Amino acid sequence: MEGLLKGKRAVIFGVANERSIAWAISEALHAEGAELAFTYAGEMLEKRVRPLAEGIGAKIVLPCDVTKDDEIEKVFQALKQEWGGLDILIHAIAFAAKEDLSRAFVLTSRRGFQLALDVSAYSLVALTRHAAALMEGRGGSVLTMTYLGSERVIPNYNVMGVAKAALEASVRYLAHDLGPAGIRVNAISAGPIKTLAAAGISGFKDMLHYAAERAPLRRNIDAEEVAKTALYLVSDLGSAVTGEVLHVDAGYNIMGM
Ligand code: NAD
Ligand code: 0WE
Repeated sequence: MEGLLKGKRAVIFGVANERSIAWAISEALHAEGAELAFTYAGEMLEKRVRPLAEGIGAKIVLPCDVTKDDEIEKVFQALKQEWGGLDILIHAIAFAAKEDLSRAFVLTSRRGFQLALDVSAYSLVALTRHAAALMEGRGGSVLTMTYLGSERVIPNYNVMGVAKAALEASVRYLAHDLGPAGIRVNAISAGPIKTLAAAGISGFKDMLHYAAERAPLRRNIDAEEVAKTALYLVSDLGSAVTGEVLHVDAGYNIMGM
């Protein structure tokens, strides 16, 4: 399987630290020969992301808060200048205000709703539009990360569930738009993994136990397993797959009782 992505160029959004799902995906893509570029959300994260990126020979490491159009534009300008084209976009970003993940969904404010949908769903549309311009004439692959809370009620996931539903629908509309250009757009719906985004959630450990007890495989999953599926979806192995939301969750989602 070596060299599945030889000569391919990928930009990764969503590395915060070595536990990030985006980092596991980065290592898997790098191991198959892809050249990577990274973005980080704010100065605080630069000191975490830059050493990780440089450790796998990445030369392009840029700031990008996805709520800022000018920062998005600068990233893709730099990619155009340095690479002249792009093959793969990885989107592994989500955010909602903490209070919106800890009380009744019905209390979600207009501002909280807008923030969650902007960062977690609209950003895929904006990043994909810019990426597609650099994929013109060569095809490409876009991959985002979602969660079961889009399809079913997961207590406290709340506005993030609504944002993930919008994200998954966006995957299908983007796949329709970009299919004629040979650009595929897919999502992985991952089971719970203890990352920074999960660390802020009270009772997360109990959720891990609950899911592991009920999943057909009777266990949780890890970021490396998400990364293996990511490799399939973004490489030639997934050449006929687009608009898909693929569950990587030890089978948890199929259960009714
Ligand atoms: P993580 O905290 O490592 O990654 C989340 C990333 O989002 C961080 O890098 C953070 O900097 C970035 N981000 C937040 N706001 C941003 C903004 N305004 N601009 C740019 N970046 C911003 O956690 P993770 O678990 O690796 O999350 C990655 C993705 O996986 C998310 O979309 C999440 O919803 C999804 N996911 C996570 C799990 C889980 O249980 N950990 C399960 C299914 C799906
Ligand atoms: O998508 C996520 C979490 C994304 C997330 C996490 C945070 C924590 C810190 C978005 N915004 C914030 N805002 C913060 O201030 N997951 C899939 C992990 C997750 O989060 C949950 C879960 C699971 C699983 C929240 C409630 C219930 C289950």
